[in-house]
Amino acid sequence: MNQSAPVPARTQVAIIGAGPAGLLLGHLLHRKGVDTVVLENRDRAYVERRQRAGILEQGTVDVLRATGAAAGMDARGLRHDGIELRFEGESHRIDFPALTGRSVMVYAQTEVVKDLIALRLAADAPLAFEAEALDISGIEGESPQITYKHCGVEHTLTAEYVVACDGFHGVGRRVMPEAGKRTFERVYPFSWLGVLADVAPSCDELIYAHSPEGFALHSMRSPKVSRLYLQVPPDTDLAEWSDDRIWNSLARRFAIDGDWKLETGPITEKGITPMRSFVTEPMRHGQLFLAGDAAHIVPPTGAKGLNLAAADVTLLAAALVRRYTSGDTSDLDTYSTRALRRIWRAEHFSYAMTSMLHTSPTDDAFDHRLQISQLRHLTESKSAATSLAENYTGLPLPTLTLLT
Ligand code: RFL
Ligand code: PHB
Repeated sequence: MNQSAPVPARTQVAIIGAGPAGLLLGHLLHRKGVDTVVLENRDRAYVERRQRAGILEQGTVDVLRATGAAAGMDARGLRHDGIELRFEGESHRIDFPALTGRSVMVYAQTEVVKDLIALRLAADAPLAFEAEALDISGIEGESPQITYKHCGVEHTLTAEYVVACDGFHGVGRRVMPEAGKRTFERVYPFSWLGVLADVAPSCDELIYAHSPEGFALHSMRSPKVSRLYLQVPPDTDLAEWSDDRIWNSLARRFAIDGDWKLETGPITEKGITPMRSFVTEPMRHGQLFLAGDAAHIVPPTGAKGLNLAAADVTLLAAALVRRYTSGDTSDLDTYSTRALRRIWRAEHFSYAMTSMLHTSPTDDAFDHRLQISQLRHLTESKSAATSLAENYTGLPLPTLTLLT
């Protein structure tokens, strides 16, 4: 089944984008009786296969569990209680529960997306694939409209609220008026080359490695599939990175004094991810709201993008439920301010992790000494390690009572 119930011409909340933000928002609102329509530009297979995040912080896990969307995660997700930091040939563990009482879940974004699509289709709630939002109008009035193209035909969807969960290149941010809008950006002078490989992970927990050749990350998708990343220059041509070159480079970056070995296997997918920090403020104009990557991007070193998207829509769903149950719009009015507080914390954490672990072409010996000093501090100071663990496992979300 590739399509849900027919898309009506009117709804209460129109959602653009069926990534994690749009799908989770649709799920949370549908459960509480708010009418929604989700429009997604791509086809279902593409959305379900797009390789991205792998780590769910505790708050994201809690929302999925509290709202009946955790069956897949609880069956196949892997709870992780720490990460490993490697530098100067040494390995150090950060123990999350000991420091914060919290942990994270390794469960791929592709799986979260598949689970939420299956729930939405089973509930017969409107979700249209290959439906591209072209424009949003009337956001300053009470009946904003989305013009979208579905199967080559243009349609109009009228709503009470529009939520743009349409990622960094979507239409939502574009239609926000320039006056009053501010954007903040940092582009990093390196990218990540990410691979998916059919080989059992060489570690029990994720490894974040600082090395003279640059950063490397060992993650995983299942007990039989590894996900690995290595820092490369921003203009990298994938064709220049043979499987052998990737494995050899990863092995050198993860090397420690001792007998640890990186297991290798067939690489099934390769991709390059540019590294960027970006925030747009505010996240609302009139009846249009932004959520997830549509409003902000973090470099993936802190594993925060998907989790911020989930946190945004959890706040927004609770505010919309309050509006539809009691007519009270005050939580909608403060959504942008409240969401941005968490977003800037994650921006800072992601920036700090990225700066501490990557080698920049402009770095000199002074920068290198600072990075090593910071890494050593994390392994020697309980308060420094606790701060990392708090940020990595994520700030607690506000109460979920309105959504359960
Ligand atoms: P998405 O996932 O980009 O979804 C947006 C959806 O909107 C659709 N769309 C439109 N639909 C209709 N009409 C239009 N005009 C449209 N324009 C766009 C798109 O087709 C798409 O389906 O945004 P969302 O939902 O906000 O979710 C954000 C996350 O996807 C993203 O932040 C994370 O993947 C970031 N990220 C990570 N986040 C984590 O929390 N933990 C991680 O471990 C993590 N690792 C990563 C990552 C991102 C990576 N890449 C590839 C950028 C690792 C990588 C390598
Ligand atoms: C992933 O598994 O894709 C992943 C994990 C941790 C990160 C980034 C990506 O920081």
